[in-house]
Amino acid sequence: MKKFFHLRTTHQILIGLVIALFSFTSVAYGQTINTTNTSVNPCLSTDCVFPGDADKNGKADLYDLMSIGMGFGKTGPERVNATPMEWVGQMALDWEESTASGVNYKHFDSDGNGIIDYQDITPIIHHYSPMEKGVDYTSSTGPRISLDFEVDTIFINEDTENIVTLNAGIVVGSADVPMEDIYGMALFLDYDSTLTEATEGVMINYNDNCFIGGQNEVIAYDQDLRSNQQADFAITRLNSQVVSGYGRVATVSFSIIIDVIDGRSERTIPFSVPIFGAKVINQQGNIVPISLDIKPAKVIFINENKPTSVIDNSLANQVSVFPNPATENINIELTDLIGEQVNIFNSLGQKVATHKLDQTSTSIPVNNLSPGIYILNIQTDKGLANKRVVVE
Ligand SMILES: [Ca+2]
Ligand SMILES: [Ca+2]
Repeated sequence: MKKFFHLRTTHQILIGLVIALFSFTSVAYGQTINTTNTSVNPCLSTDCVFPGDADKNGKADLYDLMSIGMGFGKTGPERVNATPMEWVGQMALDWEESTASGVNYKHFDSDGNGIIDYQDITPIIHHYSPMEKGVDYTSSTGPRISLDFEVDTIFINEDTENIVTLNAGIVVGSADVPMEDIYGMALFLDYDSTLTEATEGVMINYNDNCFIGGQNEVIAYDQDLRSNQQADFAITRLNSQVVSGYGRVATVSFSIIIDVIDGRSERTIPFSVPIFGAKVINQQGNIVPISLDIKPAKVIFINENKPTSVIDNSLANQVSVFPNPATENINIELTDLIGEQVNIFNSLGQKVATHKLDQTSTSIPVNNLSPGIYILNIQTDKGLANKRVVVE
């Protein structure tokens, strides 16, 4: 699985070229349609193009990339005096085709040169605003979209590198409920950017071995919007043919700064990444219903450099440890929690044992421990609970 779409770099060059080209044309023609300064706003009576807003919802984001994919390669009349780097309504002649919902293909030609192609992405990125919260297109029986981390717990100790990369797969559909006849998809993730590196803290790499298509058959694009704590991602096919299937379509890599986690007082820090919005379309641009996981994808950082004395009382109430004092065995019983593991610390804070926990009830031997007071550091799906026990 390699970083497939090198257009991030290519696009930077393209952005430069397009800016250069259009600064030249606007000097050459010297005229733009300005919707604010003319006494009669031409966009009130005609269907003006806002460059980058291909789906005509009033903003430019990666949902618009899917429209570029729908019309990819189509041609129509050029937009006279197009100024793609200005966010103003621009008069344009209608093209022959429109989407099922009535958006004319001229809106997909965001640079106005008469063809829908890669260069029409540049105005989307130039006028970008983050994709918005809310998932409107769900169906509980529809194919699932989920984010799956490759690990669920990271232990931090003095041997941990300062940057830890967390990988998660964006997985769509399943063998039982595959995606059917899809053409494009877009989604955005919410994440805690205070924990990630400032540059390339989040990378989303399309998996070009997946069912949606190989390198030349799709455009995949991601935008890391750190200040919004958000990362946007979209994939679209290009050849007007829908596909069906399921599997991992991309890998999201978060570069986590361990110093930041180490600087916090908590011993346990969850890194949760919900999918906040998603949209899947067919070749006509119609919505394909999907379902999203209610529970966000999560990795728990456990900072072993921190003392275990911070006790979460509410969780501790859901954990029973008996007998106390103990001699041979200690039983750990959980109520409405799923046990993961227990670390046992002596009164000096040294870890003396680790045991896996069973679902609800586990018996662990303590007859090998010297008499004294111990802290049981019990990890569950809802967090950490500490229990003090005496071994006699
Ligand atoms: Ca739009
Ligand atoms: Ca174009």
